[in-house]
Amino acid sequence: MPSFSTIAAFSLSLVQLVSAHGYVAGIKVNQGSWIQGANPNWYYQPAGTAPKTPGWQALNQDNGFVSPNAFTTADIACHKSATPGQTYIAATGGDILTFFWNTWPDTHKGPVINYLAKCSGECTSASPGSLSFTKISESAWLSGSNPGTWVTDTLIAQNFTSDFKLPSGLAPGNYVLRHEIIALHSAGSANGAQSYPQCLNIKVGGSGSTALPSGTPATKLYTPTDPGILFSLYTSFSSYVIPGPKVWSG
Ligand SMILES: *[C@@H]1O[C@H](CO)[C@@H](O)[C@H](O)[C@H]1NC(C)=O
Ligand SMILES: [Cu+2]
Repeated sequence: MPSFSTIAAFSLSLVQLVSAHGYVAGIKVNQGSWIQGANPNWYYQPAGTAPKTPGWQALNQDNGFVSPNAFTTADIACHKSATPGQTYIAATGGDILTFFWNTWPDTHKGPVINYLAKCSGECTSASPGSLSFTKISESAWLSGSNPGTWVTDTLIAQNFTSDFKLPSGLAPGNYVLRHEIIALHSAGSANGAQSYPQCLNIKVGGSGSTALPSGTPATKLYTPTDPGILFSLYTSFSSYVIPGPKVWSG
């Protein structure tokens, strides 16, 4: 029979494991005012009682991840059983957007990728499976190996933030922004990579005229055997291929 201290240590490590993962708690446009994102704890609140934010809600109360064996399901779009955010971030092409994660564990190294999908009509009633995404920025491996230094280390060092520039000249409209970290610590085994997608609605204003390409359906972004998905972090390497379509530069 396990001793009390063994049980206590086990429950403590479980709690830490669960609480160690993060979510996007808020975002800023051009370092302006704080825009709250969705909190996974709101998912089960009665309809209409959760705060309305641009952030999509999902069934990720453990701040968990989407596994490669679910990359062909709509869950890879905006996390598990996602429902749309109810407001929009207001921005224009060329703006700098900063995502604030509430936390992130330094063991969870890997790429940070941003995508945009155009909504037909309002994003507040979009279904995740209907969205097609265009990659607008990506970063991943920085130096070293086994495990090396990754952009997730930069994110942690910058107060758990990550930023990127919206393509200049992007045409006005309603879009879903898909911000994603892929954690690679277990990715050397089949089905071991962990995708943490976070979606937020964004209403782009201004007078840009560059239309977003039609994009890639979420279910076709990655396969479980892409070189950047099935990847051994704890070995010697000198390159890393970021998964997904090519970056569109606007
Ligand atoms: C770090 O981010 C939090 C929000 O996650 C914010 O409240 C805090 O002011 C930031 N700290 C610094 C030093 O910018
Ligand atoms: Cu984890």
